[in-house]
Amino acid sequence: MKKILAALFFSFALFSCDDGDITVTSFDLENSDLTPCEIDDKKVLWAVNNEDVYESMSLELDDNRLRDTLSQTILTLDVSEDLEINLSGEDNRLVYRIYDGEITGGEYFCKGVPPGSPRVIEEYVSAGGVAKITTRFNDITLEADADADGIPNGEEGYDPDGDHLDTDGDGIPDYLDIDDDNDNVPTATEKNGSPEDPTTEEGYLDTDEDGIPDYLDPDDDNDGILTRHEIDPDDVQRAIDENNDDFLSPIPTAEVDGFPNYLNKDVFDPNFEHDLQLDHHITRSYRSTIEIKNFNLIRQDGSGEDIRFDSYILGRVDVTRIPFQQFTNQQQENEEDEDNEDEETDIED
Ligand SMILES: [Ca+2]
Ligand SMILES: [Ca+2]
Ligand SMILES: [Ca+2]
Ligand SMILES: [Ca+2]
Repeated sequence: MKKILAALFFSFALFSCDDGDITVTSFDLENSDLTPCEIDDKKVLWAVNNEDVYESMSLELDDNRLRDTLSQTILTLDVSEDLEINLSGEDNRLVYRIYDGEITGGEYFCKGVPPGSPRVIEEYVSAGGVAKITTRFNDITLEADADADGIPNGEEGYDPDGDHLDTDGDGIPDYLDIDDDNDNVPTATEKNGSPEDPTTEEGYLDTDEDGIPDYLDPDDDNDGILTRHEIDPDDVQRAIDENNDDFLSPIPTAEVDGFPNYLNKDVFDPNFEHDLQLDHHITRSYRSTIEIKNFNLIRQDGSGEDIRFDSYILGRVDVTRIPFQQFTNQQQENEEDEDNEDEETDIED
């Protein structure tokens, strides 16, 4: 319990009415993994503690800025701006409760009518204070693999200062790029080969043994024809149509004896010219951290007792596999060209 603003007027010692035993609450709800749910348009974030004492903290929020979300378990996907919500009135409030028995959260906080037992024996409700919600990507540690291509961010030129490596210069940094060399073969499928295939020192497939792993090599077999031009555009189109299964599937049809031309230096014909690019959408993870500033809970029994902190880190909500759209510079240009053409057609009409 940090930064106690005022002396705690509440002793944390409670006398249970039932058996006369002294129950001491630990008030152990800081930095909790919060569980979100939604009820009557309100978001509720709750945490319970059933060690030694049965207690819960729940944050009820009803704020328009939290509504524009993809699913009810997401508070916000805005990683650039923190949200501050004043805790006032019935709509936005923090509630601390102590019960006479074990508390399971979901039934209590996420159903219209809470169960009859356990019984609430003490209740504290916020009087003022601000809930500050800070949301950040939760997949940007050096060990994480944001684009799920099997290579950790740290090995893909992720830079905490924002100067990320973009090998193919397509506008998508390597750590978010499912096709780092823009050859239309996803990194996940070209980073490893069979055990007998040549590899780089780091152990990645290096077909032409030029020291550049295939996943960063735009000409994998070093026959002078870019890999992207050794793949039948129908195969790329099919991968795009199959909506981001991230793999050219089945095996590219431009092949000899089951061996794709782009890995065969003796085959450089046919040579396909096209500017198709794979779908680069991925999914990402987020963490929202909830801090209560000017934390002030008032006991609801009329005694006026309260609990205060100037800052209290209530906890966090993690969400994973949230769709994250990405377009390469080329795809964006194509999109704009199409829009312009549409406009011109409209004008002509
Ligand atoms: Ca990766
Ligand atoms: Ca890139
Ligand atoms: Ca590639
Ligand atoms: Ca080639």
